[in-house]
Parts: sequence; structure tokens; C-alpha cells
Amino acid sequence: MTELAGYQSDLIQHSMEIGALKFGSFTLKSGRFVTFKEIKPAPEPNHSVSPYFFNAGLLNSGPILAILSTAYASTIVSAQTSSSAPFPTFDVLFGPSYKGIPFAATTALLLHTQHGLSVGLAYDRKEIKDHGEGGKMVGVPVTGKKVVILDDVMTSGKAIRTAIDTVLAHGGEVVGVVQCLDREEIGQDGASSTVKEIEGLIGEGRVKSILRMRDLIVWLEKNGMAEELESMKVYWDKYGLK
Ligand code: OMP
Repeated sequence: MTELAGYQSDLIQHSMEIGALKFGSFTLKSGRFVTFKEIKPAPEPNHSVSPYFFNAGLLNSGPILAILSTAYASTIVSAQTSSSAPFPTFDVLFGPSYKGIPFAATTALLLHTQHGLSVGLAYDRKEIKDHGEGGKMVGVPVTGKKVVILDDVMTSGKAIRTAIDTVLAHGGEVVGVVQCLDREEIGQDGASSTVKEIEGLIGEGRVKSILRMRDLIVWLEKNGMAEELESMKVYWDKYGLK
């Protein structure tokens, strides 16, 4: 059985305790599913239902943000020091609105305090502001900079493609992506994984995540959660990487 790093187990355990990671029946907002919020009262019989959902919006206290950003920072630094395909050094951490914003801010802070790395912080607005400083981007200008995008969950890659386009449109170079959870699903072309599709845009080995679906499976196995484990395996066989 694969060993989870301490920061991975900590994040899974605390996310479950606060209800951010739930096992049950959920319909996703990614292209292949209807919106999570649209399933009331129940999904259509032929809709694919996910046996888990990770709601990063509930990672909303000082203690859980400390666990999360420690995990993001550790993921980035261990990828940078990996001997096989080192993750690049970069200038700016970009957090897409809304959930990426606090996570990128706390991770930039921990990269400095725990790892001695200095990176700028940038994020975007969902609405373009037409007064004051104006524009869509806030923080360090990304123009001409090496940028890593930090976001919450990746399923079909729609959200991360939007973030990549935003950085490119402002003249930044996207050198990496770091996610809290890679659901390890099949991408938009229906053939390869979402990670492979995004790496096709920004370079091989450039998408990292704190957790992947397989890590959740390992955790369930270790903690003897047989029922949840079974439904995760069924879902993996249908939508997971082959
Ligand atoms: P894609 O844009 O398809 O990659 O889906 C990513 C987005 O789906 C996230 O930013 C969330 O808004 C949402 N999501 C979760 O937050 N957690 C999940 O477990 C699954 C999804 C999802 O709808 O696929």
C-alpha cells in the first residue's frame, strides 16, 4: 500500500472532521455532470454520481488553513527538489477567484516562513472593476513573470483552463499548476487524463497536487472504511485513469 506523507493524511483527516471531504452521492458541475447544486431533490437516474465531494470552501479557519497551506507549500517544494522532473522555480503564485485567493495568499506566506522562498502573489476578480485601480488582476503584475497557478479541485480541467487563459492574457508565463485535489478523471477529449491535457498546454510534469483520488482510496483502506472504499473503486473503474 502506498504511504501517504504526513501532510496528506493530516489534510484528509481534518477535511473529513470539518465536513469538507464527504463520502456519499454527489453530482458534479464538470461538463459531464450537472451542477452539484442542481441535483435537488435527486439526480436523474442515468446521471453519473460521484461517491465523494471535496468542498474547499469549508477550509475556513486558521487551523485548517495552516494545515492546507503547509500541504500546498510542501507539495511545491518537494516537487522542486525531485530529482526526476523538477518543478520550476517561479516568481508569482496566482490564485484564481474566489477560492484560490486565500489559499495562494497563505501558501505564499508559508513558502517564505517555512521554506525561505520569496514569491509574489496575484489573483483576479470575477468582475472587471472600472474605477479606482481598475482591471481584472490584483497583486503583483504577472507580465513577463513565471507564474504558478494554485487552485482547489480539478475534474475536467475547465476551471484551470480559464485561469491559464487569464494569466496568458496578462502576459504571464504559466510554468506550473498546483491543486489541492486532482480527482484523476478523464479529460475533455475523453481519451487521456485531465492532468495530461493540461500538461499538454504547460509542459510535462507541471501539474502537481497535494492529493489525488488514489490517495483518498489509500486513506479509506487504512482506516477500514469498507463501504466508502467500495463505491470509490467502482467510480474509479468508470471515470478514473486507466
Ligand atoms: P473542473 O472545472 O471540471 O476541473 O472542476 C473543478 C471545479 O469543480 C472546482 O473548482 C469546484 O468548483 C468543483 N468541484 C469541487 O469543488 N469538488 C469536487 O469534489 C468536484 C467538483 C466538481 O464539480 O467537479
